[in-house]
Amino acid sequence: MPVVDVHTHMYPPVYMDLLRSRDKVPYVKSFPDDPSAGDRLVILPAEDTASTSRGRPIGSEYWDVQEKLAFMKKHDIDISVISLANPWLDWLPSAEAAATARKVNDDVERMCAEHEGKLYAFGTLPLSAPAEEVIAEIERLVTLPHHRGIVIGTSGLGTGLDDPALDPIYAALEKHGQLIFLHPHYGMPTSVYGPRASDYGHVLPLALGFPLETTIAVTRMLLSGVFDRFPKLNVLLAHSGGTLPFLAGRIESCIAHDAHLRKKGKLDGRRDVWNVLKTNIYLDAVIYSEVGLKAAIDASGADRLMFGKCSSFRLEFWLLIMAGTDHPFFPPLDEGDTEWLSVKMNSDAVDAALGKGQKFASAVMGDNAMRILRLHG
Ligand code: 5CU
Repeated sequence: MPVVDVHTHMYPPVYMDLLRSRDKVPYVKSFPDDPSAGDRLVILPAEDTASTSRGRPIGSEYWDVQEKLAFMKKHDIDISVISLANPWLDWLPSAEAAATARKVNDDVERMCAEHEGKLYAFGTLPLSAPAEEVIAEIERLVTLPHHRGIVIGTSGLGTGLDDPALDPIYAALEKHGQLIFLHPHYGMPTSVYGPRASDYGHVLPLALGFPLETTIAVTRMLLSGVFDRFPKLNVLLAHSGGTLPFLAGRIESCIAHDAHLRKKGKLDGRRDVWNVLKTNIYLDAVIYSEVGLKAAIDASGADRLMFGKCSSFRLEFWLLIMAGTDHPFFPPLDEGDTEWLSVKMNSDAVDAALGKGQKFASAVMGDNAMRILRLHG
């Protein structure tokens, strides 16, 4: 059984140079008032403060492909589909974005080619550039042999993924069968975490801000009809869809009871939330518990499991979830630990939900990704 990690990040050397050249978020630097802390990676809007939550340590695990391969070996991962980590190129001036995206994507393609059969990638889009340049990069990515889709955050062209100006970009992604890996970065406004938020490290923005951000972004796509206009668009949601599996029923109910939507005729002939979830959405298994993973599995097609007697129904049902690690984020806190707790929590959740080594666990751990992303080990 191949084990495939579809949620695993890197900052390739080209991108590291950019981070080191800056002193506004996102940036990498050391702080004179705390020299023992070494280089710090500061990317999240909430972590640029002189408190315990100011950035996090950064080492070669973020940019050195040999470290990625060693991590894979340690955790019995056969293939990784790497993506640039947040905040991608969202922050770049428009004029620099397209050329930088080409450099970053070429750097990643080189790494994959040098490790044939071990590494594939989701490409990065120059979203601050004009739409024609974004589309040109999508078309170029299709020609790169190790690229299998694209990674984006929730801001789109600056105002979110329900922006009609994204339509030509969605059209190009749909036309070329490019999977969107949708990943959070911005979280919630820091005010929602309250005045003592920095006492709690990164817990509130990462545990709650990230999943809510993803849930809101994909719900806005749904409400604005993206999946009606682009019915073949496929989106892989990070962190098992944020809270989408848990909240899908509530979202559906709020839509069905909304007088404004009805008056505008938006309830007529619409595809409901469950239909989109089962048709357009893939989820990773980065949720760290059996309870969360079961919710993701159920949301992706429990009715097909319940009512489908034929085994192909069951297979289709499981094909929506793919394993991930989020490496190099969430490293062990103790230096001596070589096995990562964060990885073990996720693989234990798959075993607990589906039975270690059983057919459907194998599907989640690797077979789904091999098939959906057309990987060759
Ligand atoms: O720890 C974090 O901040 C992160 C992050 O920024 N991005 C990610 O993918 N995982 C964890």
